[in-house]
Amino acid sequence: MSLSKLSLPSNRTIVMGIINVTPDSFADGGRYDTAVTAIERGLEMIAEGVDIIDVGGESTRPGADRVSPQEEENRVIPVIQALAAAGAIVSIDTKRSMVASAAIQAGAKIVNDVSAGLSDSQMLSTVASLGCPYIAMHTRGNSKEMNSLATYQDVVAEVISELSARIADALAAGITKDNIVLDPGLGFAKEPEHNWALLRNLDALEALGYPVLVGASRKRFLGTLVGSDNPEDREAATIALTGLLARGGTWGVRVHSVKPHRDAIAVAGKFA
Ligand code: PMM
Repeated sequence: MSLSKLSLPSNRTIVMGIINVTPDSFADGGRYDTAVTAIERGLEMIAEGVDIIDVGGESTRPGADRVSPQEEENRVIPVIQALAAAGAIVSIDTKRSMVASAAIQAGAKIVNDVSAGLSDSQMLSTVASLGCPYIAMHTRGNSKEMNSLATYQDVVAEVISELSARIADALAAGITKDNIVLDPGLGFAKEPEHNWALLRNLDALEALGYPVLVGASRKRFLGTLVGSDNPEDREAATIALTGLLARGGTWGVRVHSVKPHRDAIAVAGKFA
């Protein structure tokens, strides 16, 4: 089903709630690592007004080890089935085409790929045949090497040019233009100043003509700003950023908590 058919609100920034069914994600690792706790959290998110629930079964944090495809599927499929049955629009956060297919079969509607097709050579053609929306995020290298690849002359121009190449490949594989969402990939092969430059210049990325999703929630660059090593202490900064992004008309934010972000977006709506 295409993005426009998903009945997402078009008059405000949408909230994508994060559920990492993993023992080792940086901000919520281990908290929702069983199907039962992950489903409970998803149901809470629905009650709080989430627009999309992003379910992932493999940590993407820098340096993380990969899990087997079978383990990844075992983690996410029961959660996707339950939350889709409860009426949520679910996205699958995966770099693997096989997991993407299984997730869509289980009821997910969107594929969120932090490698934009670079990890799995079958991903773009698989998504094209699934006919579903595809979130293409900017990164460089894999999770082991990305920190060493965070060097740019002009981060905004380079991210746009590298994402444009990913879009060209996605279109060539048969993904339709109206099913592509772009993401600057904050924290992925980026130092704090790179993330801020991208956020200040989001309109340049938006000028490519695709919806833009921003995933800043509790990331290290916010910790650097507010002086906190604890991801939960970065929540207020994340909410402030959501308000600013909503004011600027960003399509969506990918966040760990839902209600505070819906509230920040409602406040921004009063300035529209
Ligand atoms: N960040 C993470 C994982 N998946 N997907 C998209 N589209 N954008 C992101 O910024 C992004 C992502 C890492 O953060 P997490 O461990 O809190 O999920």
